Amino acid sequence: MELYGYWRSSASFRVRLGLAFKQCDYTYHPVHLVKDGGEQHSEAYRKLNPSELVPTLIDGDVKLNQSLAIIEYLDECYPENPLLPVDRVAKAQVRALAYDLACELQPVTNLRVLQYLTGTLNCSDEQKVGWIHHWVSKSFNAFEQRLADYAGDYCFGNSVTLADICLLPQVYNAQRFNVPLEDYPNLQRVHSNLLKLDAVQQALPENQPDAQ
Ligand SMILES: N[C@@H](CCC(=O)N[C@@H](CS)C(=O)NCC(=O)O)C(=O)O
Repeated sequence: MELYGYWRSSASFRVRLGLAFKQCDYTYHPVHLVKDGGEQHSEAYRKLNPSELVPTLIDGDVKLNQSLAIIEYLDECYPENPLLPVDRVAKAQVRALAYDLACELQPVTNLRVLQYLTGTLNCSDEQKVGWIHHWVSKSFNAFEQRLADYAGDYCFGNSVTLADICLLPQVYNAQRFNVPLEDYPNLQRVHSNLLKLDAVQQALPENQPDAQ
């Protein structure tokens, strides 16, 4: 398999986690999202992914974008250590937790949205950081309450699921922008349990070859 991604991209981090939990070997192709205006906009990368977003996964003649679709594909190809429960209610609940972070929070803090705020709407850096704090806090407040209902060692009971894969990058991003996390004890506990896992250590942004 081949993964096109960026060390600090949360969606790439999600796919790296999926690959690490499934113990899949892959070749990594870094796509620098900032250098020279962003390699995701280059003609070569647009041929691979017209959305101009990372990640893209290549598996033989299969080409996939969208991190959650990629992770579900991996989960079906490699069913050992499933990332989604079998029970249909539990599966829907795990997906809902994952989507709360990957579909509601991550998109409003994505690079191109932040670039539009500062570049087109002339927001200051301080306003940009205020935007990030606002959306992260709103999302984590709700997520904390959901964890009170669902969490064990991890977001949903005591097995790692797609929800944990979505949580790790959002906590990384929150810490990067100094969002206070004291009000989220369940989230912090789950996060520190996750950091103890080898697969998570392998996938961390700072452990990638393109990390700066
Ligand atoms: N929903 C997509 C999100 C992909 C996405 O937003 N990727 C970001 C990095 S996390 C990106 O490539 N940003 C480049 C840009 O904004 O120009 C997924 O889960 O794969």
